[in-house]
Amino acid sequence: MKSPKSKEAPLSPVCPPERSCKMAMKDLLKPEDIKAALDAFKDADTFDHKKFFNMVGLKAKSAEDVKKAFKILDVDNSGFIEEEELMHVLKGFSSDGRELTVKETKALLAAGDKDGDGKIGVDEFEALIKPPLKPGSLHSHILDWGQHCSGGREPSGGNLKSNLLTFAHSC
Ligand SMILES: [Ca+2]
Ligand SMILES: [Ca+2]
Repeated sequence: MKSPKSKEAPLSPVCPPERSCKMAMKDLLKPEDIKAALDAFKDADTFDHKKFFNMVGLKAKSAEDVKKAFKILDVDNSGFIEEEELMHVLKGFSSDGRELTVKETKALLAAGDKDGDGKIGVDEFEALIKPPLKPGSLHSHILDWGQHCSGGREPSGGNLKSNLLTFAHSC
């Protein structure tokens, strides 16, 4: 006798053959880029989502592809990336990716969760990967870029032009 069908099937990441499979990150991104990015952040508490999304090539992808990536990471299809899914975000890129630490998960959630509901919606995910350029904040972008170039050195005040020149020299 076969076991009765009343038992609910466990949630499985492997899709049944009769359904169309979800995409995988390797369909969107280059496997070597994924590997390099996972290697770069393989140690606990080193995860930097900005660098990671840039390294895997997601930042350079179209909004449509970013939405596809969101669907891959939204394992339970709830329409949101919840904290538990965030913790496993690297496994969404590659099955041998590590789990994020609690600290990294909280930091990533805090970075992305603009409306404070404790989960990442598709718009929040898009903004996390492709931070929108806000009009009128050119100076702040230059400062961000400059700090990146000068190894985190704070600008010593000054106007847009002088900061731009200082940072252009250090880049
Ligand atoms: Ca979800
Ligand atoms: Ca949210």
